[in-house]
Amino acid sequence: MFTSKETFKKRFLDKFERVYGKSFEDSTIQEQYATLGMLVREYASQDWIHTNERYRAESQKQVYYFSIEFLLGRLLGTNLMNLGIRDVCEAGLKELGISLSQIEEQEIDAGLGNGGLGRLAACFLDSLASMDYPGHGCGIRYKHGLFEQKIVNGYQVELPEQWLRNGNVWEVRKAGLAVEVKFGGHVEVSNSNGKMNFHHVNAETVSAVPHDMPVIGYENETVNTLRLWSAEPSPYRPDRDVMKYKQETEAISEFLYPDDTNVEGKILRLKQQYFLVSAGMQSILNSYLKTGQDIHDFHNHVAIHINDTHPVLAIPEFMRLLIDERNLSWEEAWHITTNTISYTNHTTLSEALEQWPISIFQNLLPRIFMVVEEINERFCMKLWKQYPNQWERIENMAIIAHDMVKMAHLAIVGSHSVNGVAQIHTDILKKREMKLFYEFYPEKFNNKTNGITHRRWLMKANPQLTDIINDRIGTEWIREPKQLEQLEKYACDPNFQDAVYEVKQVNKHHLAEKIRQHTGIVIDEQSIFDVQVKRLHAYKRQLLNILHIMHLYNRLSYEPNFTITPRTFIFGAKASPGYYYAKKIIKLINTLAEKVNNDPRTKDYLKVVFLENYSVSLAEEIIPATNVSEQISTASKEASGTGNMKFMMNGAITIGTMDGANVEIHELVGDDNMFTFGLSAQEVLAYQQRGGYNSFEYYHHDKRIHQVLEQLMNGFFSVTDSEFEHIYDSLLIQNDEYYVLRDFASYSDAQMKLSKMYENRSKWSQMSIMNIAKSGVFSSDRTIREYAENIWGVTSSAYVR
Ligand code: 26Q
Repeated sequence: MFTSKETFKKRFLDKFERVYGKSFEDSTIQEQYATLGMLVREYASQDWIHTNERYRAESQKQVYYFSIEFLLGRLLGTNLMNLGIRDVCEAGLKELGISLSQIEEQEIDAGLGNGGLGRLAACFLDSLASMDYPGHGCGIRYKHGLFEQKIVNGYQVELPEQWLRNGNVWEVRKAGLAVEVKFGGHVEVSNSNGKMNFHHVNAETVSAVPHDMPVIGYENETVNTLRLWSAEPSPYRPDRDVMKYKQETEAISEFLYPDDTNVEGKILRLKQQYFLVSAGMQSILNSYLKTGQDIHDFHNHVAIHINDTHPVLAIPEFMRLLIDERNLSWEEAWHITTNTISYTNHTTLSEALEQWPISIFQNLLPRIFMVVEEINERFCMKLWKQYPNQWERIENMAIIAHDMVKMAHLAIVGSHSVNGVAQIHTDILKKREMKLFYEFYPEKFNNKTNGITHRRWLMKANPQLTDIINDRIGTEWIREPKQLEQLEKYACDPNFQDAVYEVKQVNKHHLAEKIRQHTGIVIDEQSIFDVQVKRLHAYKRQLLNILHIMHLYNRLSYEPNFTITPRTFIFGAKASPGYYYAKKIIKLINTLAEKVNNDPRTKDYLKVVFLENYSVSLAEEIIPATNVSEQISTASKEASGTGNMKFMMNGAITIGTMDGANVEIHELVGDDNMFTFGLSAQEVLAYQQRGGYNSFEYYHHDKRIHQVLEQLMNGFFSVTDSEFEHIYDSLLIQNDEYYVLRDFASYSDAQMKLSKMYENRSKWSQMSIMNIAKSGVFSSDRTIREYAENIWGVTSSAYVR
């Protein structure tokens, strides 16, 4: 089909005419994108069919990854790359006068996620398919992904995102596979021959319609499936206001919740969660039963993973399906359920641990609540046996307590595996947050350090770096990313150092152009590109970065002999719309940028840029152009981080705390190739337990801190006096919960060291190469192999074939 550029051209023109009924001369670039997209999906559909047939014929164990978020970004570029048809398409299009890269820009990101957790799910799908694992995604087809961010007068403004406005060439709607999901009503219990029967009456029924997207493996003919569910009115609608019913139904899959830690008990959010798992579990069970295999063997043929607690109702839903609809006993159903399900925790922040008031839960999901109550009772009985009379321990471990349903407890009890996402995070779970559960179920706990797909984050995002790597060590690393280690022997090779430096400069040039176009700010391409891009959160400490920039500005302004290596500080971050403090930090960054960029005394040394609407596709442009990666969370707070890995793989040097996966990066590259600073997780935890931190001391004793804090309030910025009052208060009155002032001096020192180091171009390039060379461990291929082997028990069909 795509054997030569001629056949490609013919197909392309043909397809265009058939779809649009007009001649190619009249095409818009948007139509050209859609045409190519349709063609590529059709091209992949052969492999898609064959992959499904193969899985069926070999009755291999399948894994389903349930996630409330899949942050896919654009798909055309990676699909072309993975199918190995990029060059032929590019050449064919060129002869039609079309630039492939311009076409790629037409695609709107599928932004169905907030940040790390959603992007991780997308990287995992890529690795599953690329390593020939029978692994599929199950999620929600939100009509609107994460809001679009505009900056107006320095403030964040949110607009509804519209990724489906031009249709979605990658999806296939499968109305015939729709299932029904029930909410509300009540349960009637009857008794026939000693067996209890449960009837859910007066429920409101919603139709869940699957939209399947192909997940194309890298040059291996494997195409897995991402199934996204959309909520639609059911033919069994209630006899009430039809318009209202339609609207309430469609609301379920209308919006992605824009909150990634502050868990608010919104009924709609719980509805979304149950909608996802009920639809997903029914469809998996239906297709399993169609194969004619015994229900008692289910867990030997299917593994189901829940990405955080958001899909945890898969546990009681599966129990319900097995007991109420398949007539299994509680014990049989429990055995199958717990052996099927595994769970990943992504946070230790207590405000992010989900719990729901019984009143909301029971009214919305009456039958599911009964099942959860039963799980809780049986679990508490077991606890009582093991810990007689230890009331407090049992109360702390119960799934239902103080009128709340604790989702993390349900996840631990109802699954066979519980993992954290970096070593330090797993250790903290075992020793603190989930200590009691670890004591009771030590065998369930394990670590799976996160990873990122090197195909998108290196090959796709940074083709020039990929080329010079291939020139030195060949392409074996693409199948086996650990092989990037072979680059170590080129770390001191001046030719390779120059090549790495040159590629970085080219990428910096592109980013500088983009920044100029979008913000009007002209930046020095020779300056250090220092980047902090991630969600805006107090614990991620964008504020520490800002205060340090203010301090540099002060020194440049008032110390005549002080100079620094020119630096461009680049930020990108979305704040949750209701997170007042985070939004103030965005305003502060923009206010600082305004001040610094326009001061003739400093503008040659210092620039600050805030890039609006940070997204996957923007990340793909920023990360390859970065020299310094800011990973400066308060130790113990960032479960893993995955941005840190993306920057490392693209040759940026990390300045970071010993938190999350930074610890593992440090272990690999050592002090010579990374700048660490700040309190350790242990020190933070000790302060939290024993007190002893007083931020006023740092304010009074460190002149630098004193000055920058005063500047927040004293008219230094041209804003109203109270604009940054909350930030000021958080640091002093509220005793600086995230130890920003405590870590300031140590951070400044690390920054100074880094700045000097950059002047030695050869040394810096050497560090850069060492980071790339050691980054293979952080490929999500490694992560997925560990999940497959140690949790899911699935095998790669690469071995089967
Ligand atoms: C839950 C209920 C109600 C409303 C919102 C939520 C919600 C939604 C998203 C809670 C949390 C999230 C996302 C969390 C997240 O992205 N965590 C990050 O996960 C990454 C992948 O493991 C880690 O690398 C990061 O350290 C972690 O912060």
